[in-house]
Order: sequence, then C-alpha cells, then structure tokens
Amino acid sequence: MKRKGFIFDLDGVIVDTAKYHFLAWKKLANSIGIDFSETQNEQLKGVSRKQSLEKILAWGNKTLSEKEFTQLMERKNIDYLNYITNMGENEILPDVVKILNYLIGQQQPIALGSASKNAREILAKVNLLKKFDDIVDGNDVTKAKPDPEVFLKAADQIGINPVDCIVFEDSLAGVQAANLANMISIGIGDETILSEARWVFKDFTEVSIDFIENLIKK
Ligand code: B16
Ligand code: MG
Repeated sequence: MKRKGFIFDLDGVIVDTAKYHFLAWKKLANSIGIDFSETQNEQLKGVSRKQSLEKILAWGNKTLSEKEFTQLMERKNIDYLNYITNMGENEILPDVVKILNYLIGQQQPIALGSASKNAREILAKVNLLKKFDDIVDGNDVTKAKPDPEVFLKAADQIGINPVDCIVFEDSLAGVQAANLANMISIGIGDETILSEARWVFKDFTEVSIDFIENLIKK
C-alpha cells in the first residue's frame, strides 16, 4: 500500500469557522468606523490574523500605532473565541469524519495545515485531535499562506515528500500555497474562487472514496 500525505486546512474545510471570523472582524472594523462586507471577508480566508487586520485598515484608509494594532488583534481574538466557545462535533462539516476515518483505515498519514493560532483548541472542541498525526498551525510558521511554509512543514513532520502530498483548502491563498509546495491541491468550496486548484469540490459529500483511493494509488 502506498503512503501519501493528506493535509487538511481547518477553517472552511473541517469546520465552518469563517462565519465566526466574519462576525468578529465586522464588529472590530465597524467599531473603528470601517465597513466590512462578506466579499471582503472572502479575501481574509486563509490569511493570518495580522495580515487580515492590515488589509482591513488599508480598506478603511486607516493607520494605527503598533500598540493600537496589537490591542485590536487581541480584541478580535477575544470576540472570536467567544463566538466559538460552544462549538462541538455538530459543527464538523459533512462527510469530513467519513474521509478521515477512511484514510486512517488505509494507514495514510494525516496532518493539519492551518493559518489559525486557535487550531488545536478548535480540533479539541470538535473532538478530532486524535485523528491527526501532526498539526502545523499559525503558531508554528513565520510566513503566511500563499507561502508554502505551513504545508512543507506538515509534509516534513509526517515524513512524506511534498509531491506525494494532497492538500484540501477552501481559500485561494491556501490553494496557491499548496501549488507552490508542489502538492496536489484540492479546493473545497466555490470553483470560481478556487480555479487554480487541481480539483474543486463543493464540499466533502462530493468527494468519493473511489476518488481518494485513486489519489493513494497514483
Ligand atoms: P486565528 P485556516 C485561517 O485558518 C482562517 O481562514 C483565517 O480567516 C484566519 O484569519 C486565520 O486562520 C488566522 O486565524 O485568528 O484563529 O489565528 O483556513 O488556515 O485554517
Ligand atoms: Mg481555510
């Protein structure tokens, strides 16, 4: 049996935390007089907390001192953590567990590759921590997606060559990061946004076991 590395993004792939990020960023942006739309939120997917705030400030033509910037990032995270406080297994996206269990049954290495600094906490809340062989998140990298660092680190930790890794991503920045890492990118979400991915599926209910089996065999 061949061994491939299966690397999952977290927000938007395993759980739908994008809606909570949106609420927290909107509250913050509005509090400093900046409008914030769902379209703008789309551009923050897969983007680190720091870069997200930089983008919001640029959209609103606002500059802050370093101290204020740090305070706003902290405030956003406190609000975000409040929104996710009651998250549970019911918020795992459809068929994610089915695919993870299939991969575990086939003894395929599984890693998480997320920009979020809250990744471990979220995986614990939804009771999925044990399914991952390794986790690389926003605390472990210095360069944000589309830089491939997060996925290359994940491949290294599970001991699989990047060319033998498959990445599931819901953000354009993440798909670009996977491509730059020379991995097979699979977009989960809107194909017009994720057109740079090797394949795109609306969600995991569209990803068949046959498809996964073929990825392993290749
Ligand atoms: P945090 P992913 C990303 O997670 C989110 O898509 C993005 O919207 C968020 O800003 C980023 O994590 C940082 O999250 O504030 O929790 O550190 O999609 O890479 O799993
Ligand atoms: Mg994501």
